[in-house]
Amino acid sequence: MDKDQVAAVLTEIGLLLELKGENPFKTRAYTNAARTLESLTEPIETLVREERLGGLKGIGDALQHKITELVTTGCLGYHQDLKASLPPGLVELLSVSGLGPKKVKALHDRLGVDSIDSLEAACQAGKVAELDGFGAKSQAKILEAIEFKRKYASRHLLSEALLAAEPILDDLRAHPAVIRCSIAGSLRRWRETIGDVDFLVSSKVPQEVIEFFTWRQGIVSVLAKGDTKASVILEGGIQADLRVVSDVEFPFALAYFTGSKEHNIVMRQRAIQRGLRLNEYGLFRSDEETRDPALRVECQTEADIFKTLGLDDIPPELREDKGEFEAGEQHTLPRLVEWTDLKGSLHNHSNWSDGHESLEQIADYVEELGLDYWAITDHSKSSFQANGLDAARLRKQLKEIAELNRKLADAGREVRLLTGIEVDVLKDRLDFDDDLLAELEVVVASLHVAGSDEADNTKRLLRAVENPHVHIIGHLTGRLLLEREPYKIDARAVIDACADTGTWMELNCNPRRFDLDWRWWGYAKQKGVKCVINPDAHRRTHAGFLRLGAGVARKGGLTAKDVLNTLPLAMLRRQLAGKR
Ligand code: DGT
Ligand code: CA
Ligand code: CA
Ligand code: ZN
Repeated sequence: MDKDQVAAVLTEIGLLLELKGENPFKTRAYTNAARTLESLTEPIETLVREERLGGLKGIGDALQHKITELVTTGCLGYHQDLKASLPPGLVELLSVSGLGPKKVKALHDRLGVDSIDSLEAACQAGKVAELDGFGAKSQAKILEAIEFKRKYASRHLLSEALLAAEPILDDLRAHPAVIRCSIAGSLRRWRETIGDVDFLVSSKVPQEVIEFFTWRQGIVSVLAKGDTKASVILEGGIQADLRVVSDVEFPFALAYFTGSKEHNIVMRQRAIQRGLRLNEYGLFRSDEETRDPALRVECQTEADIFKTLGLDDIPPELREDKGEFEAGEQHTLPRLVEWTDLKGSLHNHSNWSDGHESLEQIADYVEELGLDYWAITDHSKSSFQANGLDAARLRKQLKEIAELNRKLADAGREVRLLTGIEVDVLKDRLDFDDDLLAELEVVVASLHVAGSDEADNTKRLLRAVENPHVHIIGHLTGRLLLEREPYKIDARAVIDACADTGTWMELNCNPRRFDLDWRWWGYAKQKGVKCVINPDAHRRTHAGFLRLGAGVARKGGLTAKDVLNTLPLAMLRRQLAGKR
């Protein structure tokens, strides 16, 4: 355990004692000791090893023993027993913003509140407002805090985290006290869901940055605020952590707080193998833990750290300890696809089924976004809830698209719509016959209603893969992140079949889907399966998903060559025709 972790345990002990109604001197001893440890400038292990804890302000014999136990075993019996002696719901109540131990104790003693649910019920019944020291205002605040807690207890979609984080990053970047700044953590690694958002800043005046961050608009509450770090809740319920370091430390802190944990562990081992020590403060010429500036290896950027450890610059998206070290050593890291490489999309809807815009409006916005082509793949007739097209309407749509493309050409405009369908994969067949599919430029086949049997679901998909008219398998697993589990299917078998038949796979970049998952793309690529990054756009704003999808493709290790919608229209058309 490091000093911050030990301090956190001591702080919690202080709270628990207060909750029990222990004498204030005893509880304060723990909180004071925690403060002392937080401001330590040398590693706590060293103090423990050299038995120097007793020399610190406010740390007597009893605390010395407890801290030693924590540092050496990672756990403290006294803490565990204390926790066990209180109703578990009571401890959880402390995590409701605005509720300290005194208030929790009052609520418990006077209203029998012993969990978040019972607190909510008491508030809703108006009982909390009647207690001395609470009142109607604080009752309303508690209800609000409970709602927030429920929201941020879960993870968040990448898209939501990004939307909350990017304006803050822009503001930090513009602040005069900020030297360098970046997003770190899972958001920088482009994970599909985000626990909390991490910001890192370098500055000579950390307090100014902390003040700015915690007072910024769009921050709903401040969970913690120290000299060099703060945690807040953003609008929408997402937690954000900020750390401020010196500019010399910035690249090391950025690498550390970008993670992942698994990646960091290997990085640290590589440092040790070279007689160095790596931590959030630096890379040091030392064979034991240190943060002595005199021993720091000079690195301006993360790339310098990687280089010192015998590696090419590893992009954040790949830092999951899933093969990046081998590739970084052997100079075989892929040149990852960029969002701006994408030239269009092959899976989108119009107001002919459940999309919002007309064909003309779509052509206009695709052109405005600087893209070249957009396939209209509305739903097929079995998706009646989505106003799926039958053969007659589809043929009518083909004519309208041809006419629109002619008009665009006559006006000297380059954007084109492609004809297509998102054909339902039904139990024993596709929703349209082959001769109709053969008339379309792009056929996406998607499973929308899966059964509970893996073999059966897989068989249905394999039939779609083997149909020579199908170009692309849409959102293979049907998952909805944080909402619905993937269908039971043998993804490997489907990928293998796509490889055998030259069928492409979609990376559906609707942020609720990101399907196929990034973890599969290394395998698909190795089998030679091509990817199409599709926003599955139902309205104009969904075109923005392309950027998110490119990030997920990067995370999957894909290059522009692996992604077919990086091709210009003429080449793409050849691929589409050649598939058949
Ligand atoms: P999240 O927030 O759950 O989506 O995932 P992360 O990766 O953003 O995790 P977070 O916010 O807890 O910490 C940010 C980074 O800090 C993490 O990716 C790696 C680093 N880190 C945090 N705790 C540890 C640790 O105990 N050991 C190591 N090696 N690295 C850590
Ligand atoms: Ca995080
Ligand atoms: Ca964090
Ligand atoms: Zn679909």
